[in-house]
Amino acid sequence: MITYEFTRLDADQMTLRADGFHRLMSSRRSVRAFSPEPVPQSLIETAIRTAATAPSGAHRQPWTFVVVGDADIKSRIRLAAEREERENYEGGRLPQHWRDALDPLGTTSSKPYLEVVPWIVVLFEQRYTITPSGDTLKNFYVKESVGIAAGLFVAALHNMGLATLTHTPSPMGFLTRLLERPENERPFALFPIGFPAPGCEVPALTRKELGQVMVQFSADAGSDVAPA
Ligand code: IYR
Repeated sequence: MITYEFTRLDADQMTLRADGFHRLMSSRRSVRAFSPEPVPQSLIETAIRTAATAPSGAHRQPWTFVVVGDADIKSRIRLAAEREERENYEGGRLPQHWRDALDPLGTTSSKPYLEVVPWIVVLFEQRYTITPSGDTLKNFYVKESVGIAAGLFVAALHNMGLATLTHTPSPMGFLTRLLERPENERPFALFPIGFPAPGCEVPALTRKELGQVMVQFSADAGSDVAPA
């Protein structure tokens, strides 16, 4: 073990930092209209370094971030994603209750942003680890670990002034083949990354209030007692 170099903040700083980070993250939106403007690869690398600080089951770090800047691969991803999504939206693969839920977002099978963005990052989960000697080690809490890494990735991109979309063109098996990933990996999510298109529009959504997402539970006031 080593000593944790923890920085203790004073109470005022804690409140300032808490409010500032909340304000920053409140301004993040998922973007589906991107500018073709280039973005330095070093920024994408820093976002991946940040995402890879996520906690993971038994510290297996069961993630691979595949970075795609090549125009030909991006258009192949678009073609394959749109083929799957046409099956979903137009071929009847999405059940009606799912289509109804997507209605306010206005999403369709058309995914032109996959060719417009300077970068696509595809996040793969490693269901098991292959050691240098070729043995396999089962990983733990893979979805939870990779989900946390995805959240940090989205936060890191927003903090550096970039936009993204947590995109899951479904099913995603084509990404394994196209990006030549090994048998222990499965696609988790795809992130188109860039600047929003000028005048980019997003759905008018609201976030749940604190009282809708938080429950204060204490032993002496059971859940049948209404809040004061
Ligand atoms: N994968 C489809 C459908 C879709 C599903 C959900 I859940 C969303 O929040 C948004 C879209 C698509 O990408 O269009």
